[in-house]
Amino acid sequence: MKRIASLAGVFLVAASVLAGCQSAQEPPKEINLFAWSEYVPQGVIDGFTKETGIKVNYEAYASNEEMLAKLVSGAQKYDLIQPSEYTIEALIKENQLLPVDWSKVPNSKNIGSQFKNLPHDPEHKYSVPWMAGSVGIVVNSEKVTEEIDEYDDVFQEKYSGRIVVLDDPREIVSWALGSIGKGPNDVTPETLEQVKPILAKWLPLVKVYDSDSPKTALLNGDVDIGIVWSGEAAILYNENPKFKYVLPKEGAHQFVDSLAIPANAPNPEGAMAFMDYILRPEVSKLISADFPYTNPNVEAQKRLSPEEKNNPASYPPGDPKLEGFRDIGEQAVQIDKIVTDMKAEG
Ligand code: N2P
Repeated sequence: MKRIASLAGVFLVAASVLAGCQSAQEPPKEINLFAWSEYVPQGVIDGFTKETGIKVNYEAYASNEEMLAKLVSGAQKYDLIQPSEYTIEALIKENQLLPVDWSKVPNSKNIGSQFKNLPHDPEHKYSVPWMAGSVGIVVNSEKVTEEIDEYDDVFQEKYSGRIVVLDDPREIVSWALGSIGKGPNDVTPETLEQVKPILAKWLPLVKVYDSDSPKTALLNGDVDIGIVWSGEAAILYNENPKFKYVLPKEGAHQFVDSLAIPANAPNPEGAMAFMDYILRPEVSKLISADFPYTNPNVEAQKRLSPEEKNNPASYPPGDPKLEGFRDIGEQAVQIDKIVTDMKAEG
């Protein structure tokens, strides 16, 4: 008995010495990436792994709120997350992100100056813009022939059962706020009371809620009009220019989705290697080729084809009124509750 116990002891010591050696000499050869669905091309992941030997485990989410819930539950540790601007702002406030060591991310020189030092990361310490974009109206102009230029035009009785929208309470509430002349960050208990009757009228008209692939219902002809991410609208336009993208005249959300490293990331070095890799112009170009959002990388932008640059959803012409979301603290919980309750009633 004694012998077995001491043998086990020797084995444990040997195992821990081995483990110690491994962690001293070799950083873990994988990173856990928690990112939006339909946003990270498999070719980019494969290219990174081929070059660095670091395996990428890509887990997908469909909203900032879904990502946050999983992140704080601690069920899984992530090396990289991909929040939108207002969620980066909240995570910085809560000390939930590691600062980026820019000496390890030299390709950060390629980030366009208009995508740096924004209100959510004013000193540009924590985030690397992945793609930017807007949220706007898509119209199948063969089916919807009247002029559509504001949120109220979408939610009309005659389009009942023909509408797709993002499954995203913060986005939905921002449209209702826009329709009463408020900005997307004018979120107070009073303005939330004001939007309730609007949502009560709008939401029963919706046929499909989909944040992953809202283009699908439009392509299939299940619906004829919707409010979607600009990259989805850009894909629809490439499929068929009958799909028109309209930025509502009241103003629309401009998001900046960015990579960031959670405070408890097991492999921050691997995370920064990935940040640097995706900031290479030729890699960044691959991302916006598959997912045609607004590319924040100036060197990649120079390499876009005229067709890519002329897509009106990826690069809206004119001077549309666009605004980023800010962190609204506790009000976010109210927004979730209002929309979730109303959908359940609908
Ligand atoms: C990609 C979703 C874009 C995220 N499928 C919008 N913030």
